[in-house]
Amino acid sequence: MTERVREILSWYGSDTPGTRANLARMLHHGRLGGTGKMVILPVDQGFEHGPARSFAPNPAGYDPDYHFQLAIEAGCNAYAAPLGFIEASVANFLGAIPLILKLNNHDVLHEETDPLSSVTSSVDDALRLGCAAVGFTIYPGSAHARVMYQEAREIAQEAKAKGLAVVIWSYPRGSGLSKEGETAIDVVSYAAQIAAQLGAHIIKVKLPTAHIEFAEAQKVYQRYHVPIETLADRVRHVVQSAFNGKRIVIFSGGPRSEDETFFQEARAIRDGGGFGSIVGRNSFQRQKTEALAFLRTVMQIYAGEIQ
Ligand code: FBP
Repeated sequence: MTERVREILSWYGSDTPGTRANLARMLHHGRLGGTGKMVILPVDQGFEHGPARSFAPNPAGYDPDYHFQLAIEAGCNAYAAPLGFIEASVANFLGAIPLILKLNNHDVLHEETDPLSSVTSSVDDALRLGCAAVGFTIYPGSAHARVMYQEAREIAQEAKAKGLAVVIWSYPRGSGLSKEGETAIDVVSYAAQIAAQLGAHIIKVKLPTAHIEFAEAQKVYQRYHVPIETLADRVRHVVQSAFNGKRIVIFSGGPRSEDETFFQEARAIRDGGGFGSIVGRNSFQRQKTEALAFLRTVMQIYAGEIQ
């Protein structure tokens, strides 16, 4: 085990050896194994956005095997997906990559201001399928946030008791927030704090903008001159908000973007002390050879091999 991974595991002292070994499995796997940085492939967009919006740009992605192959060949730390995708292909890739079973999902077939995901699989499913972790989305700012916090508490308690790690996708949205507020720096750092307080081992948030949503927060940012000017500053503040850097915080990729835009964001995540990326559409919507080259560069940025 590397010194860095040992240090990271020391932040999770209340967890069982099983849970910490599963965290170590993810931290040691793939091209970034041992560095403390992570790149995870998440493919729940078929459920979250619909199949055509997700897979039409690269139809190979309709096949569940494709995503396992992509994550393995790219050298990702882990692959995250809902029950169906993992059940469909796990037997073809036994032990080849750590898996994160996404335990709740949300679709966009019903227009709603206040989203609430459904619980779509269980901690026991994750154990049965040999997963290292469970994943769960919360929507701070939704009128239903309290339901999701309670579900997350129950799932985290059961997962930890059974030796699995917990990954929380913390995505602010709902009637409590403006559209711009979903990625405001005060809101994203608050979302990271909530996920940490709910007991997440790994926290996933969107990259924050310099917008500040709440007037009360604005006063504090101004009075104490909290640096939020550059993207790296904002990443640093989000990581600080998750127990002063003692929780693994990774950032989501977002819709497909230009390579250089994404690489600049990865540099800012690295320079701000972020732990890496969970990058779905920017991976599987590219043709495979292009996706492998793209992910290789992202990993080289995180490893410090490319400035
Ligand atoms: P992307 O890299 O494709 O953004 O994937 C990250 C992710 O968290 C997925 O797990 C999820 O399906 C998607 O973002 C949700 O995006 P949104 O809720 O913003 O539509």
